[in-house]
Amino acid sequence: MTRPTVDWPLFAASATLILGVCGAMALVPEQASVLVAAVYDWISGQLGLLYQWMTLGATVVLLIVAFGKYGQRRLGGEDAKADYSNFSWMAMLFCAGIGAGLMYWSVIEWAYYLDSPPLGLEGGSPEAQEWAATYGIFHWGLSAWCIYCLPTVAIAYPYYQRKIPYLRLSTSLVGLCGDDVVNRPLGRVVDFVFVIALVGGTGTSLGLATPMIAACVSALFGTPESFFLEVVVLFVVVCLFAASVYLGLDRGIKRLSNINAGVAGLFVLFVLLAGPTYFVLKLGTNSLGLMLQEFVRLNTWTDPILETGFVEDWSIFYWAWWLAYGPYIGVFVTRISRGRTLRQLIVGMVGFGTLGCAIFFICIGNTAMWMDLQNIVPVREFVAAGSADTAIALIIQALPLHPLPLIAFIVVTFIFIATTYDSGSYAISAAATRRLVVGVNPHRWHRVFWAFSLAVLPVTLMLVDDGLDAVKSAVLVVSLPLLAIGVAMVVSLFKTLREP
Ligand code: NM2
Repeated sequence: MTRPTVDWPLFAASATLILGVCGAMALVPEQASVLVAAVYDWISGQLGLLYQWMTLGATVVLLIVAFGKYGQRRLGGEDAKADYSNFSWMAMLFCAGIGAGLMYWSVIEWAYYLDSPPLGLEGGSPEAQEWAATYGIFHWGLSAWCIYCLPTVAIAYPYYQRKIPYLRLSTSLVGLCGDDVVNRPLGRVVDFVFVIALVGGTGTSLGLATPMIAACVSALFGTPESFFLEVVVLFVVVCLFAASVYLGLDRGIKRLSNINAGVAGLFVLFVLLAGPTYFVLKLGTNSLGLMLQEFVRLNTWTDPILETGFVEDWSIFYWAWWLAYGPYIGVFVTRISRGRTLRQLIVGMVGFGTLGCAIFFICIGNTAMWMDLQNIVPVREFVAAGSADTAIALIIQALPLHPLPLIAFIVVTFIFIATTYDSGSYAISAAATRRLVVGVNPHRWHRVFWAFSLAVLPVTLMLVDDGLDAVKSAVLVVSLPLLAIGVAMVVSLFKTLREP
């Protein structure tokens, strides 16, 4: 067997691009933040519609595959048995696909929507309140999980059907370009895009989560928040997942995911019971109804007349963010999905993913909103002043049994980070290795290198003036090429599906 070697051109191109962009941003942070905002406005304003079409398209394609004549095709052949129990499978795919971002946005997303609401509603009105509690569930819901699921199906099906020895994004194109596409220039460009998209996606997650954890740590010890503390937190986080990716994925990831799902579930249950339970469930039920009722409208709402910017600021950002993670999730979920039919894969992934996120948003977000409405924590004031991290720490602090919830929150966030980014750095090192057949691992130093590289972008993004703008632009830029790859992927998928 040929030995795997580092794919030096791909490695050098990715590393140079990341260091170059981050270095330039760090050198001239003020100019960088102006530029970053302009880039965001341009892409979301001129190309935003493409992201909305992509999301709709992914949903339709998955419906056709799941409920049409291909739904019963089984990954790994007719007699293949599932490698993992349903619980472990769900826990793993959820924990891989969801990182610290959920811990951030489920607490605070409504606060951004209440005063600047969607659908042309009046800020602060009762309708705006109902929709503020709903829109987060939509942005982390069915459509979003379809963006994850499409590349998964497109990679998993040819991978098992044609027994491709390489598991990476370019595997999704074998139907169109032939089994050896991975070794050809096109395949390598596609895998380069994969690396950059994942670095951008994780940069966004870590860029948001790190200040949040730092704020919680400050609240716990009563120390002031500082950039230095943030860097320390990021360093600890990265060491954690670098260690885990160094030790090897297979041993730890299943156990860690099961623990993660269990601990996160307990935390959510605690918040539900400790907070205004009845209000939370009432508002949550209302949101689910609203979202289902208006599902098509939300997916196609482009805000063409009022042009309030809500769609560009939020929905497009979210679709781009999910898209940036999509290929990585595709590769990861393919590894764990042998023995499942396409229908089981699609319904399970989209269904449980949506449900898991909705539970977080309902239990934690609605409790936080109640705290604001009852004047327990002035969440919106903090958010408007650009201190969302502090607001999150205050919300968790206001729960009964302080400081236990705060400690639990920090721990859960850490585990979410570890389970997402260790497989993330693994996937990047795998993509940057040549002749890496399944079952063989990339070099250890290479895996650890990428774990640390994932921290370069978040540090830079935290340096740039308006953090949120910067992270949003990062995902928008890196996800752009994936729109085109997505189309090719679908064509390729149907070609392989039509083969007997
Ligand atoms: N998504 C799910 O930090 C995270 O939760 C990673 C974010 C794409 C919005 C994933």
